[in-house]
Amino acid sequence: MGCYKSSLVLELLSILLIQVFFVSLASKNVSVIDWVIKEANYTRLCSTKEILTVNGLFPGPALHLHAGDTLKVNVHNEGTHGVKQPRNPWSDGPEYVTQCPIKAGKNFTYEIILSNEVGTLWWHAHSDWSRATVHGPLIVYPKVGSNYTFRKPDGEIPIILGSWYKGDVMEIITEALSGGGEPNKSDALTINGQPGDLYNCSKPGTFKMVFDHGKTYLLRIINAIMNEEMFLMVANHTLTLVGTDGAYVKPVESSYIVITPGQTMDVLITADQSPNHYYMAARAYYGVVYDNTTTTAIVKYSGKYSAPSSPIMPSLPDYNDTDAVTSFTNKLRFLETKDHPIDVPKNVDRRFIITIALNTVACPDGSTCVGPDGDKMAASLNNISFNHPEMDILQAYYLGKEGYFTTDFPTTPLHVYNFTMDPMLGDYVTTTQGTNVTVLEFNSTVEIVFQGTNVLNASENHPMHLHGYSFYFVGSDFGNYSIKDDPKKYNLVDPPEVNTIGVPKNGWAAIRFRADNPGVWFMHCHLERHSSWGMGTVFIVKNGTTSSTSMRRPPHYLNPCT
Ligand SMILES: *[C@@H]1O[C@H](CO)[C@@H](O)[C@H](O)[C@H]1NC(C)=O
Ligand SMILES: *[C@@H]1O[C@H](CO)[C@@H](O)[C@H](O)[C@H]1NC(C)=O
Ligand SMILES: *[C@@H]1O[C@H](CO)[C@@H](O)[C@H](O)[C@H]1NC(C)=O
Ligand SMILES: *[C@@H]1O[C@H](CO)[C@@H](O)[C@H](O)[C@H]1NC(C)=O
Ligand SMILES: *[C@@H]1O[C@H](CO)[C@@H](O)[C@H](O)[C@H]1NC(C)=O
Ligand SMILES: *[C@@H]1O[C@H](CO)[C@@H](O)[C@H](O)[C@H]1NC(C)=O
Ligand SMILES: *[C@@H]1O[C@H](CO)[C@@H](O)[C@H](O)[C@H]1NC(C)=O
Ligand SMILES: *[C@@H]1O[C@H](CO)[C@@H](O)[C@H](O)[C@H]1NC(C)=O
Ligand SMILES: *[C@@H]1O[C@H](CO)[C@@H](O)[C@H](O)[C@H]1NC(C)=O
Ligand SMILES: *[C@@H]1O[C@H](CO)[C@@H](O)[C@H](O)[C@H]1NC(C)=O
Ligand SMILES: *[C@@H]1O[C@H](CO)[C@@H](O)[C@H](O)[C@H]1NC(C)=O
Ligand SMILES: *[C@@H]1O[C@H](CO)[C@@H](O)[C@H](O)[C@H]1NC(C)=O
Ligand SMILES: [Cu+2]
Repeated sequence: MGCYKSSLVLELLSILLIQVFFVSLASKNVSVIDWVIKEANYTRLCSTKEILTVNGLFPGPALHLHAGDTLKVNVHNEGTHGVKQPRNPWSDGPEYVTQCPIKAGKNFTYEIILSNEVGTLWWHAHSDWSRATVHGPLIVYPKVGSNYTFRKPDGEIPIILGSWYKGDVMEIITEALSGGGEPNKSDALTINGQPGDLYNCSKPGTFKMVFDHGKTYLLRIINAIMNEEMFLMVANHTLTLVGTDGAYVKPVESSYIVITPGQTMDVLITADQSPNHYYMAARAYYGVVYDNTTTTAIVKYSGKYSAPSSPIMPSLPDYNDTDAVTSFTNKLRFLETKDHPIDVPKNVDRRFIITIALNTVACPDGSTCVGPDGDKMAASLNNISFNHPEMDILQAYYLGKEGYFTTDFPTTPLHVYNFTMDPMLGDYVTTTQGTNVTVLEFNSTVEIVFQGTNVLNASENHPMHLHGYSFYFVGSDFGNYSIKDDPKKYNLVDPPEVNTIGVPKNGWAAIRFRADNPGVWFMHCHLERHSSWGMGTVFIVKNGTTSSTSMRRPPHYLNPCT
């Protein structure tokens, strides 16, 4: 047993509007399941490797719930992270933000409290890089007695995109953090745990779906990949996006989707082509360092026909097709329902402009690191690289313990320069490090503009993710955000409600939300290497004035921090 195996925390997705929480209490359905975190041997790319799993499964087991349900997951031994968790940060997950890791031989019961989420969410480990193998779907059906916003599909298929490393993932991140350089990239990308036909020794395991001609299937697609945003297509078939991150969207028809790590997408596909074998294929939109391989699965039509020697391969967008990314992302629109009305804050109480950068910090102890100029890679929000404190912030805040964090996260960049200049001239590479957080008044309205930067000439599309909330994605564009002109371009009518949004390479993205979920919530880039380097911060949302708008009390047992 490596020592990492003893410390895991789980993010059970959380999102919510308090108002809806009351409604859901009436029809509350609480069930309890047991999970065991353990090692299991898996063979991929011609070799066998021991990986950390839930119940021996990779990807992990699916959770099935109805909108409004509550589920308790008693995680034994070691645990895992992402639902809006109404007033319940205690079960949110991120290590040293809302809890200390579950130690070997111990267990912790996570409580997943659903409010208005419907569609596909996911759960994943939130300690170090354990989420590479410890993740799975959280499927939320419409409330009993209510329907999808689209015709009920004839079948549903979870599609989980993952990363496969020949080496040990925990060693890879440990090695990168101590050496100061880039972590090794993955050796394969996977669909439902399988790399697919384009890799050595992988063909026998390739994930296969059988479609009946004329039927419509719901693909519940989750990007659980560590560091790559993905294009995904099915040869010759149109994909119809109907939901993202646990909320419906107005249907978008497209030949491809773009999905960032952390995002989930519900996609309809109708078997309306000639009976044949078709590849589903996915590959990355490029970053500074990325796995450029292609993963595949196979769609086979049922019935008798002469099968081809090889399935038809789709022609995916180029790895550098930024236009394809932008045009797809900009098509997302909120679809209002009775259970889930739209409520975009029109007036904003707190406004933030947050720069996102890759940086370097001095190599410790005067030694030489393998990062740029012998320094160590880091990453920051508003030029502060987030340091995880020794006691989790939730407990420190709840218990009123001082000295673990400061509440002075800046609301605007401390240095203003041409953030997106290309190439980057001038030295903006250094960052401070700290545990600087923001305190928000209950029910205040918040706007955050994420401003990508080209520091180190390393602008990437950053999938920013906020725990405890879904937020409205109201606008984005390339270049530097203009306070004067850009708000005029916002969509405040039907912006999509999401919990993760890709901030365009050398551009900005604006989000809005109402701080109505009290608790301690982590916000971070969902590219794992960036998060590991400190691209994150924390929002503490204060209690409201009533008990039903206050944080729930902590569970009887909390994982000890030492
Ligand atoms: C409660 O949840 C369980 C497990 O998901 C399900 O079998 C049962 O039908 C649900 N009951 C109600 C009343 O929704
Ligand atoms: C995995 O395989 C190795 C080598 O055969 C074996 O030593 C180890 O116990 C196996 N691990 C598990 C969890 O079965
Ligand atoms: C650990 O599991 C036991 C047995 O299932 C259960 O009674 C106990 O409440 C669990 N403890 C925690 C902290 O979840
Ligand atoms: C849901 O769909 C069924 C079958 O199409 C229909 O009978 C029912 O009235 C619908 N329910 C609601 C709440 O729309
Ligand atoms: C990372 O990649 C390098 C070069 O291929 C290799 O030597 C090293 O062992 C890898 N590290 C791990 C932890 O797999
Ligand atoms: C699939 O699409 C390609 C390109 O659009 C076309 O050439 C081919 O005939 C189609 N194949 C089938 C089986 O429909
Ligand atoms: C991926 O990048 C490597 C260089 O890092 C290159 O040799 C290889 O051809 C690329 N593969 C694909 C499928 O683009
Ligand atoms: C993408 O890269 C290729 C070379 O790999 C280049 O020919 C093409 O112009 C690039 N496209 C864009 C949109 O930058
Ligand atoms: C900022 O940099 C971009 C890219 O190099 C350039 O096109 C733009 O003109 C610059 N803006 C200003 C205000 O200098
Ligand atoms: C952030 O926190 C660090 C120490 O944790 C402190 O030195 C610094 O002044 C704080 N504020 C900013 C804006 O960096
Ligand atoms: C939050 O503020 C909105 C707008 O002012 C108000 O309608 C709502 O009742 C408030 N919610 C709570 C729980 O106080
Ligand atoms: C928030 O409310 C909870 C009760 O739900 C209470 O235990 C906690 O101390 C309150 N927190 C603060 C900072 O007042
Ligand atoms: Cu990032």
